[in-house]
Amino acid sequence: GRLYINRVFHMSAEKMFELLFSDSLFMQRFMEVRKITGSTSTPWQKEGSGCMKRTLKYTITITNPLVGKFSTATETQTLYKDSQEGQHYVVDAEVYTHNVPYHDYFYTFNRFCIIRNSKHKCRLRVYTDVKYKKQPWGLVKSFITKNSWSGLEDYFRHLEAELMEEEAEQTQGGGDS
Ligand code: YK8
Repeated sequence: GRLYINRVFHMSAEKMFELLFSDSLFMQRFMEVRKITGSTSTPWQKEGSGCMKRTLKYTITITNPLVGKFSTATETQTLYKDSQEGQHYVVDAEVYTHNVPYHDYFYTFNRFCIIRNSKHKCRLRVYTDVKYKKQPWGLVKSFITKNSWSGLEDYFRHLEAELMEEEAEQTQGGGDS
């Protein structure tokens, strides 16, 4: 896998979690610029194992010329939360893209770690991997992997940039934070 984001942000861990994993204005705007449409989400629900889960569905717009312009996607997020609220959040997200070539062979695994640094600082780490459900022919596999990495890199670079914008806006009027 790859580590796409690894950075300290000048905002609390709770704030970062709320930005990324609730129906925040930030996420609504980000999806709008990424042309991710028709997003629906179940609420976070507690599982028997103690962790929380939710499922998102949306349509992504694809810029890769090898692929059709749109695909529906299903993303299942699992939250493992530290017992001490706001110390540490780990969210695993499995993303299935249903209308791309070879969609039945692979999915994307994203792990988000939000770690409290201090009252007003946290570290965000995003680790990504392309996983296979069945083994494709070698050339096909490298084709899928290569095309997935380029799309993922673009997405997370953009997300990081937007988070830095958000951070700047918040610290401006924030006074002593
Ligand atoms: C989520 C992984 C692969 C897919 C795409 C497919 C190439 C098909 C390969 C052929 C277009 C928002 C990606 C990047 C679309 C976007 C997905 C996003 C960024 C040529 C064999 C959507 C995170 C996410 C996970 C997986 C990404 C897809 O929050 O290359």
